[in-house]
Amino acid sequence: MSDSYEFLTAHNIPSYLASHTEISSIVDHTAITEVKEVGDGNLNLVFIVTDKHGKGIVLKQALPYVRLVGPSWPMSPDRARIEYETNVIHAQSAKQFVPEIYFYDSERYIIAMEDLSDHKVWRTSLNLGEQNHGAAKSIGEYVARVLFATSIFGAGADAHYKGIARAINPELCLITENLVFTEPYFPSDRNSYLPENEIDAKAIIEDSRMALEMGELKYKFMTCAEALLHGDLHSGSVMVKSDAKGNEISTRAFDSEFSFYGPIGFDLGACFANFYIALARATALRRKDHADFIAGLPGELWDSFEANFRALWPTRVDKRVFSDVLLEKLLSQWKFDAIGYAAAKMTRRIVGLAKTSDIETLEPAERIGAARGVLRSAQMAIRERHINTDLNSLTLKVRKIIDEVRTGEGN
Ligand code: SR1
Ligand code: MG
Repeated sequence: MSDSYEFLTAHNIPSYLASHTEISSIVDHTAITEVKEVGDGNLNLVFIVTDKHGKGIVLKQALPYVRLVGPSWPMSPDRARIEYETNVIHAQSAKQFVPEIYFYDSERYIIAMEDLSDHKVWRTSLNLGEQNHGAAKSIGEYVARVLFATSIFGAGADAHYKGIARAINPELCLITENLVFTEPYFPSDRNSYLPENEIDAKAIIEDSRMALEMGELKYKFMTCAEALLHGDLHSGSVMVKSDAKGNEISTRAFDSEFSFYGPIGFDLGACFANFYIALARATALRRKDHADFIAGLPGELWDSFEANFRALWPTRVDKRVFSDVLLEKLLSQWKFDAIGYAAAKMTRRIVGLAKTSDIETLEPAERIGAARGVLRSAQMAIRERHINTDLNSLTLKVRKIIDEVRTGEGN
C-alpha cells in the first residue's frame, strides 16, 4: 500500500475515465459536461461526473488522511477496499438497498459507483421536514438481510471465519472506539459544544453509569464478531428517493468504509440514534407533524428488521443446535444492545468530534435545548433498556425529555 498516489481533480477525471473502458456505456468520457465535488463526509473525496446525455457516475477516492482534520491525522486509504468489498458482499443478499459498483481501483483507492443524484441524503431530507414513507422499513430489511447472510446462521462457519479475517478494519474501528465509546465520557481536546451546553457535557462526564455501560458496549463492539456490519449506518449514509407523496421509490445504504464483523445491535442503534437526533431538530423547529412522523421510525425499523430476520431464520445452518429458543434470546439481546449503542451515538454526535447538521444548523437558541434533549435522552435510554426495551415506549420517553428541555431555558 502506498500513500503517494494521484488524487482525483475536476481536471484529471476525464482522462481517468477514458482509461476505464469498462464503463464507457455508463458515462461518455468524451462529452463530460460537469464534474462536481460533493464529499460532505469526514474522510474522502467524492465527485459526481455527468456527460452531455445526462448520464452520470460517482468517483469516490480515499485520501491518506482524515479530511475533516487534514494531513495531521493520517489514515490508511485501504478503507476504500473495505467499503468496496462490503458493498459487493451486501449486494449479494440486498442488491436493491446498495449502490451498484462499477469498478475498484486498488492503486488509487477509487470506487466507481452508481450516480444516485436523483436520490437525496436521508439526513438532508429529514432536516428539510420531508417524510420518506417506507425508508425505515427498507433499512430494517437491509440490516436483516445483510447481517443474517454474513452471520454464522446464514454463511456457515467456514465462510464466516474467512470473512472475519478478510474484513478486519482496525484503523476505522479505533476511530469509533475513541470517538463513540470513550472521549465524550472524559475530558478530551476533541470534545466541543456551546458554552450553554457545558453543564450538560459535564453531566455526562459525571454520570458514572454512562462510562460503565460504555465500557460494556465498547468491549462488545471490539470482541463480538456476529456479522459484517455497515459500521456507520447514520442518516447521512442512506440515500432516499420518494414520489411526490413521499412514498418510497428507492432506498440505498452507502459509505460502508467503517464495515467490520461486529455486534448486530450496532447498526440498528446507529439508526435509532439518528432518528432521535432528527426528532430533537423537528421539536426545536416546532414541526409537530414531522416530529410525529420521526417518532414512528425507530419502531418501524426494528419491526422490519425483526420480521425479515425471522423470515430468514428457517434457512439457517445447524438447526438442531441453533434453535427457535435461541432466536428469541438473540432478538431480545440485539434490541437491548441497539438501545445502548443508540445512547452512545447520540452522545458522541453532541459532545464529541464529527457532529450532525440536524443540530449544528439550528440557531443557538434552539440548538442549546436540542443538544440538551439528546444528551438527557441518551442518559435515560442507557438506564431504561434494563427495564423496558419496547421501542415505542422508549420513543415516548425520549420525546417527553426533548419537549421539556426544548427552549433550553431554566434547565
Ligand atoms: C474522523 S471520522 C469521524 C466520523 O465520521 C464518520 O461518519 C464516522 O461516524 C466517524 O466517527
Ligand atoms: Mg461516512
